[in-house]
Amino acid sequence: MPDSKGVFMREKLGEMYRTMVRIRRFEETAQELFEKGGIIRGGIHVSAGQEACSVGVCSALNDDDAILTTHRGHGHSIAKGTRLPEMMAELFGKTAGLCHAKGGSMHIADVSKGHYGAHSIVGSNMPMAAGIGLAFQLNGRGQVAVPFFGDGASNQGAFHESMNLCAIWKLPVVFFCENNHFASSTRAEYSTSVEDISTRAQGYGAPGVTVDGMDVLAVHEAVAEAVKRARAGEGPSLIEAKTYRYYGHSRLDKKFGSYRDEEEWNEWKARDPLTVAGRLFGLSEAEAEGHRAAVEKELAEAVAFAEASPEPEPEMALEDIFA
Ligand SMILES: Cc1ncc(C[n+]2csc(CCOP(=O)(O)OP(=O)(O)O)c2C)c(N)n1
Repeated sequence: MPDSKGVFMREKLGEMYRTMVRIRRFEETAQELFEKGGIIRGGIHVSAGQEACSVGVCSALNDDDAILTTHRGHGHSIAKGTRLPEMMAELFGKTAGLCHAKGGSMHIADVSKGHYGAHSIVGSNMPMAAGIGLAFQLNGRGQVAVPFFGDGASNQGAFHESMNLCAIWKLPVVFFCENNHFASSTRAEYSTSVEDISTRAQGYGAPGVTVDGMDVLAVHEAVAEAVKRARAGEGPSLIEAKTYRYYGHSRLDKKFGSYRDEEEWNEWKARDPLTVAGRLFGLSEAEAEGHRAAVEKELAEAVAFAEASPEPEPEMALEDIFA
């Protein structure tokens, strides 16, 4: 019979696996609804293929640690603990949405879970993370801020200025780069001066490490180490996770554009993060099926909740404004 630590670990790994399934199925469901037309408006950017990053990072954080995400942020939100019904209602543009229909897919925020927003201006979340890091340093409670960003964003001035500021002030910020190899249709090899983005940390006297972004435990371990440093007052780190997005840049884009082919896609798919996690965690097929079934039930409830919520009234546009 496993000891209590063994049982605890098994439950924790099971929850990590379930969260990865939850993210994958939330996004697939959102895509299906988007394609029907008239239900989810605007555009959506899905992160399918990158679930090990979301879950590997957030499983190393406490509830009162902060994340700041991007246009591709559904997975980060779910991994940080945002509830599916309110999130789905936000995508639907309904009153019960997390941000009362003012955010949509690209501007989800859930401060109650330490989620300081999805920011669609590429790179813009990193100076904000530095500001939150400064607040955390001043309040002395040992909290950490994590901005997620892509390979494309690592070429923005905002990344470099934020790394520098966090380094000189030793702010508790863990920069987490999901290198999915593309910024829209531009390959990282074309736009980025280094093969491993983590090496850019050297320019700021901070540790930088590249990890396998398809392996949730590798991501978790690297982040846990960087979080430990940050909490101890040792300043920022840069973690780069090599990963892959399965679909087009947004749902308005095709899965295979002129910029990539099926062969490359198949190579990454062979290391699908859910399959890798199932193997690493030693999950039986029955256990994996149990997680999938539970998630399908959660999703059906989330969609029903979103459908039942009323459309916002025009005067709601005047609520939640500061001036
Ligand atoms: C400052 C700025 N420039 C351009 C865009 C248009 N845009 C949106 S997403 C994107 C690509 C971002 O690539 P990356 O940072 O690698 O993130 P990924 O989409 O791969 O997750 C671009 C160019 C934007 N939103 N903001």
